[in-house]
This record gives sequence, C-alpha cells and structure tokens, in this order.
Amino acid sequence: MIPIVQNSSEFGDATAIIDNSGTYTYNHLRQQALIIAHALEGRKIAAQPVLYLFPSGFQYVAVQWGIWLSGNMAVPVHTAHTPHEIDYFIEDSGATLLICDKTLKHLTTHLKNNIVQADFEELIQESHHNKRIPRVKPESNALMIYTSGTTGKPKGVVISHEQLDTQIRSLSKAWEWKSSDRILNVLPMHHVHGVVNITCCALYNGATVEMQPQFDAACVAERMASGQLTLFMAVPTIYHKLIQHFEKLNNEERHQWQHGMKSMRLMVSGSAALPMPTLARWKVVSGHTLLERYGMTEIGMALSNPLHGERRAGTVGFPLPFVEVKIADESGNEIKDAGTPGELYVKGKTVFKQYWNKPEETANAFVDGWFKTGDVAEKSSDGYFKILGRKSSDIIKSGGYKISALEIENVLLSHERISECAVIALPDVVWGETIAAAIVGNVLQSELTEWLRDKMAGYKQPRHFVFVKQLPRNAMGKILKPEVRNLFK
Ligand code: MCA
Ligand code: AMP
Repeated sequence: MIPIVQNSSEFGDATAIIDNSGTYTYNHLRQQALIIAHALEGRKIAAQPVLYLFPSGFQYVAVQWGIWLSGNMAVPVHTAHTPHEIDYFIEDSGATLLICDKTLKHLTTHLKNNIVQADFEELIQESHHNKRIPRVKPESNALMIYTSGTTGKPKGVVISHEQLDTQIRSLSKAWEWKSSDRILNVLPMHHVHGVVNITCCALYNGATVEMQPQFDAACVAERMASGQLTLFMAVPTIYHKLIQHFEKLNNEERHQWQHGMKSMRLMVSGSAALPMPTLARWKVVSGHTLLERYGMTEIGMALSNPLHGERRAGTVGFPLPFVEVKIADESGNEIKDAGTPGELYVKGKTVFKQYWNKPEETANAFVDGWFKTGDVAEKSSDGYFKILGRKSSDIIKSGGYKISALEIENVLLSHERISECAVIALPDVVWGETIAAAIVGNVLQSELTEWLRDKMAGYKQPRHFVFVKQLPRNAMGKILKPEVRNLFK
C-alpha cells in the first residue's frame, strides 16, 4: 500500500487542496485518483514510467496518485519545458503514455506516434470500476525526477515508495507537521522541494496545501496577510523577491502582511545557499528566522537547522531523522576533525534507488553504500554542518534550479555557426548564480537567444554572452573556466 494515499481515508472531508479551480477534500482526491488508476489498469499500463504534465493544482496530484495506485512510476514534466526537452524525457524514460492538461496541449502537438496522450477528463470518463488495482510493493518505483549532473543530459533519479515515504516521515517528524497546518506552494512541481517537502508532506499529514501555478510576490503577500497560513517553504531567490515586493508597499499594506505572518509557525529556505543579508532582512520584514536546510534530488533532505533551538546563520544544521551523514576525504574515509572540509556523503532509506537505465552511473555515485553528493562541507565542534560549495564548477544553481553547464554547452555546440563555447556561473544577488556563455562563432546574440528559446526551459537560458575569437585553454587544450569568468568583467 502507499502510505500517503492510505492515510487520506483518515482525513475524509478535510480540505486537501485549494487551487485556482476550487477546494478539494481528501475523499474527493482519493476517489479521483482511484478512477485514474482504474483507467490506467484498463489501458494495461503497468509498472511503467508515466509522464504527466499539469500546472500545480488538484489534477496534478490526482493524476500522480492515480499513477501510483496503478503500480506505475510518476514522471513529472514542467510547464516550462520545451517540446525539445519533452522529446528527451520520452526517449530517455521509454514512457508510452503522457497524461497532459488540456490547456498545455500546445507543448505536445509535435509528438508523433511514439507516445499515447490522454487528458484528465478522458481518463476520468474511462470507467473501469470493476478492475482491481495492484498491490504496490514498498520497493516499487514511485517517482522519477530529472536532474542535471556533471554529464551532458539530465538523468532520471528514481525513488521507491519506501524511499519516498521515509523522506516524508523524516520531514514530518523534524518540522512537526500537523493536520491543522496550511501551506502555500508556489514552487514548480517537477522537483523535490515542491513535490515532496511541500505537497507530499502536507497531504501525508492531513494538512491543506494551497497550490499556485507560479510564483507571484503579490499573491504570496496576500495569502500570508490572510493569517490562514501556518507554513511557507521556498528558495532564497523567492525570499529576495518577497523582500523587494515588501519594500514597494505602503505602510498599511506592510502592516497587514506582517500581521498575517504572526500566525505562521515556520518558514523554510533551501535548494541553494541562503545569503546572510536575505536571512537578516527577512527577519526584519516577517519576524521569522528562516530555517535553512540542505537537500538534493538523489537524497531528499539530509540536513536541517532545528525547529526548536538555534538556527545558525550560514549553516544547514544537523542530520535529519533516518539520515546518516559524514564528511569524507578523497578515499571516502570519514574526516572527524571539526572545521576540516571534505565531501559530504549521505546514507539511509531516504537515498534514491537508481539513475534510470544508468547502472554504471548509479554504481559510481556510491562508495560502500554512501552516496557522494559532490558538495563540500564542514562540521563545527558542536555539530552544525556548513555547505562550502560544489566540487564541480560545471553545476550551476540559479533561482534554486540546478543546471549543468555541459548540457547548455552541448546545446550551443549544436548550432551550426558555433565552433566552441564555455558556460560558467556568475554570482548574482537575486538568482544566486546566473548563467553566462562565452562563444566562438559567427552569430549575433539576438539570433542566438531566439534560437535557444525552444531548445530549453527559460531557467536554463544563458543570461550573459561574450563573443570571442578563442577560449582560454591550458597546454593540454582544456578550457580554463576560471579565466573564462574574466571575460565577463
Ligand atoms: C528567470 N529569469 C532569470 C532566471 N529565471 N534571470 C536570471 N536567472 C534566472 N535563473 C528572468 C526571466 O527571463 C524574466 O525576465 C524574469 O526573470 C522573470 O521570470 P520568471 O520565470 O517569471 O521568474 P519567476 O517566476 O519570478 O521565477 C523565479 C523563481 C523560479 C520563482 C525563483 O526560478 C523558481 O520557481 N525557482 C525554484 C526552483 C526549485 O523549486 N528548485 C528546487 C529544486 P524578463 O522579466 O526580462 O522577461 S529541488 C532541489 O534543489 C533540492 C532537492 C532541494 O534542496 O530542494
Ligand atoms: P538538486 O539537484 O536540484 O536537487 O540540487 C541539489 C543541490 O542544491 C545540492 O547538491 C546543493 O549543491 C544545493 N543545495 C541545496 N540546499 C542547499 C543549501 N541550503 N545550501 C547550499 N546549497 C544547497
């Protein structure tokens, strides 16, 4: 059985989801998910990856649960993905079915016969109520999230139902989720932060999740001002944008927002390093000390500042329940000395099962059962962990999204008039990092940005360009990325 779905019968007519189309109870959610599961059974879709493309809202979750109840693996696609990227997810996952929201069909009209498409209403009308749904095993694949790595194309990170359930229980325990909680979700629903930390945790605990299809600072301010929310979770860029919004308001508007935030019990920041000025300014604006935590698609959440006790600025706190963590040297041996940096390794039932169809990359990601995060960290003498950065400069974090420099370079190199390129991250106050591309080729910037538009999602697009005759390279011909950075000064 799937614990999050099983729990829902306990919450009956309590409100599970509020979105732009209405208010939905737990009973309704479970019932619609069952109908979808029966429809998938009727179509003989079993133990397969199923892609689904919906704006954040009730139908997204009902389809996700329907995929789970029918014993299939849910693979979320985001509304910002381009047809080009959707083609890649279909090819890489081998999915034969894409469930797509009616309003997003323009993203999938190009798809040919290699995939069957269905929408929510179609599945709901295909009543196969006499069908039995399968018994889903804890080790069955539950969720596959595409993540960028140090290799060119995104990899599918697969977690089982048991791993998903452990991730949810870990956060439920650490942050004391309750059925009286109400959270606003403004994050995209193709990454762990929005999917697991917010939506799954809320629904596992009988809380209410308000789902907005995209972030809008004025809407967040309005919902917080209502005094109805108890929780909020977001990436640092969103807190930065909320502060900017606050600064544009008049005194009365500020006061209303601040008054509403008094009834909130917790605000969490993660997915990227929280800058100290954002932490300090948000404290003044909201009265809340943000709880910073650390996670990764492959491991869910691993470290968190405490709910009760000192939330130490610049750190990500301690290991979460059911998670083991160590700082390791190059050979994987634990570094026990406080203040000595090393690579962060993570172990536990929260850690993913495999990269989809990539046994070698999966094996290489572990040493003696420990997952190598690629993040450099250190521990203080009283146990607080601090993230110092990434081992690879080819991983960029912009607006909380992880982006592979190599993936963007590969796309740029497919342009017939680009012979060489180098993609790097530039520090940025709002976005954490922004993507910059140095190009060798006879192409105009305006032409290039237009050409890139349908190649990859907006958040992966380079924001700065420099056009050069040659790239800085060492004697071996390797591009010197630190020197590429100087080209943007
Ligand atoms: C958009 N713009 C950018 C970027 N993105 N400029 C520079 N760098 C960027 N990365 C520009 C657009 O072109 C546009 O410009 C303007 O900013 C507004 O764009 P829009 O897309 O509307 O921005 P937004 O809606 O304000 O989005 C900002 C956002 C979004 C809400 C912070 O990036 C977001 O949802 N990030 C969260 C990602 C996330 O959930 N990550 C979790 C990964 P113009 O106005 O000129 O047109 S999971 C994870 O990391 C692990 C597990 C963990 O620990 O959580
Ligand atoms: P993703 O693959 O999108 O799940 O991104 C995971 C990466 O985000 C981690 O490996 C870290 O580099 C980064 N990250 C997440 N939370 C934090 C944090 N609180 N501080 C610094 N980096 C973070």
